Amino acid sequence: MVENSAAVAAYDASSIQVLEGLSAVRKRPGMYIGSTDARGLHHLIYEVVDNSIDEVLAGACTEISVTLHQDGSCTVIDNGRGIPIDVHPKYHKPTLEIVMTILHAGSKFDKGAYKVSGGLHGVGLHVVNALSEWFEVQVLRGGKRYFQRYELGVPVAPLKTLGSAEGTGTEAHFLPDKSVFETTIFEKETVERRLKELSFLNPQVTIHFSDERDGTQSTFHHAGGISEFVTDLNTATAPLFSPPITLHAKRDSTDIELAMQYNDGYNDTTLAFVNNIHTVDGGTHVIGLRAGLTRTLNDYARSHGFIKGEKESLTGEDVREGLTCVLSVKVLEPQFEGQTKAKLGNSEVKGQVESAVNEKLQEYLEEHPSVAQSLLAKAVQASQAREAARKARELTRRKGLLEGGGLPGKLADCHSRDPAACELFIVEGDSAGGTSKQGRDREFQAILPLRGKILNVEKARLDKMLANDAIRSLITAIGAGLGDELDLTKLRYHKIILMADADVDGAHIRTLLLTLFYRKMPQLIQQGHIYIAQPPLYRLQKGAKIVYAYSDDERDKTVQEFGGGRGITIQRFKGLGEMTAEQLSETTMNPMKRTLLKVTVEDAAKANDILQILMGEEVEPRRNYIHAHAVEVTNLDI
Ligand code: 0RA
Repeated sequence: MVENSAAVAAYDASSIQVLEGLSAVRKRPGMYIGSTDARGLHHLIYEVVDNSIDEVLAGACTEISVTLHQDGSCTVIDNGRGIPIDVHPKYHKPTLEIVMTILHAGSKFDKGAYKVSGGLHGVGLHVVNALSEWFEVQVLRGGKRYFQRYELGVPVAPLKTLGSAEGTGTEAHFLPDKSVFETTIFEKETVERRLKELSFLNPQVTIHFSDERDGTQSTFHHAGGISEFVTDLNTATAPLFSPPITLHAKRDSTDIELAMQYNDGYNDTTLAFVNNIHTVDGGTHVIGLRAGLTRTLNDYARSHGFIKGEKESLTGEDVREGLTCVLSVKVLEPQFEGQTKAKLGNSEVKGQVESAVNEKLQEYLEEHPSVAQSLLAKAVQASQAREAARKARELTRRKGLLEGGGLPGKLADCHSRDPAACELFIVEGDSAGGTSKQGRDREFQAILPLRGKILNVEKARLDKMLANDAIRSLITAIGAGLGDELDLTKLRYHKIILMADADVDGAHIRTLLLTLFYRKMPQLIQQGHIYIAQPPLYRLQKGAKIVYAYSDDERDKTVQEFGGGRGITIQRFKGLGEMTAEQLSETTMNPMKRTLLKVTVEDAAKANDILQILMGEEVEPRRNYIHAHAVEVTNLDI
């Protein structure tokens, strides 16, 4: 009897805890999954898959399958150990139910294991459950199949046995809550990209993906791991040597894996992961990698006569020109920093990665002299080009084109000198430039019309970039410099807004500009300074009523709201130049009325991918891309 009432008391206490936990998650979903936009939505899938990946890391799982269903729900199945269903000693309920409802339930991880946790990852299945209209979970374990259904995070019935079954595993099927998320439509490409990434990072697993909405299926399995990842990233380029350099080392409890390869281009593509999480904003592991790379290549270059004397040396930019690399580290207690929790903070990791790279890369170069020869020749060439660029910059500086006083002639600057209040509109073409000058608020809005061709930075070195008028005036107007010398304290406008036509040319210019920012001023994107203006496509008028529509759907909806097609005039704006200054201000520029799209690092990376494929030297990927995207290619939007 006594035992019984204790159990009841414990049950009640845990029920209250469950409800409190659920309401905390539902009240502030952003605290748990970062945001409630498309990124947060996709995080639900990642969270479940990360749990399956933990099973892979524990050596208990080889297959994962992810399915997007017609009704907007998603199923993740794995052949891991299955979530335990035995009664939890503290909560007196099946562990499954605790895992599904309570924060960080049970310490499921074996001590000393690297967990996919920290940052926004590893917050727990209960978070996905709390943010789902319904969640049905099945567990295969101990010869039986178990089932339980939840609605808005609350179990609708006790755990049920469905019968006997072979094997072990977990099946999670959930429908995101439409009242929580701004959008609940999963994007196939976003999901696929993450699954592909995970399959490179975890070569032991096979991941099946199926989209029942369009009937497509794919399977990801890359036994070659991150080396294959680098090969894949370099598909559209011409590598200097093959296969990529790979190294693997352990420093204390930190496991470090690196794959790297140079191509004949000029960009640095470094993808860095900590416990399988893509650290978009870098962190101590990336700093360690860069330090190690620069030091090792300088030492080798000096001892093998590629550079002479103490004075000459290769800079970080020199040794990273044309570098494609994937760094994957496993850290026991990762600390993630920054707004999107995508930056590693653990200070000890810098030295660990640096020392591993120093030792293992040196070894590799000594054992592969022809690889060493080709990559050092490239770095030395980069160094010479850097010297040429410095001279070119000095020249432009002397001509007064860069820095202070020498603002570009085409810039219609604003009056305010407070960067935080100032906005720069980058406008395509002269006629749109004229309209936007009239439509702006000159107190804080500046206009820079861009004329002529914008150089594709994907294929150009710094000296050539600075010789391009459009790029030079852009850099001068923004004021913060570029590359390693970028200084955000000199930024002249905190909002830099790309305003291009909603057509193919506009999309093209936007792609080029985003690539420029992504490659040469990534901090501007990371710190949220880059925006895309959203000009309307249509103006609808009926009598005195005027409505602007930003899509064909919106246009059709407005026509309906106006009560049919009669007496409605619809004007289609083919470009910004067709709007009056007043219209442009009212719809696109005035902060009280406009909507701006903030560019994320992912957006810019996507733009860069598109550009690499469309403009790259390799014909085959371009042909494949155009073939695969034959329909969308008329509007290469990002
Ligand atoms: C708690 C403990 C154990 C595994 C899991 C949860 C688990 C969760 C998920 C979510 C999706 N797939 C999953 N697979 C396993 C450890 C189990 C044990 O030690 O037997």
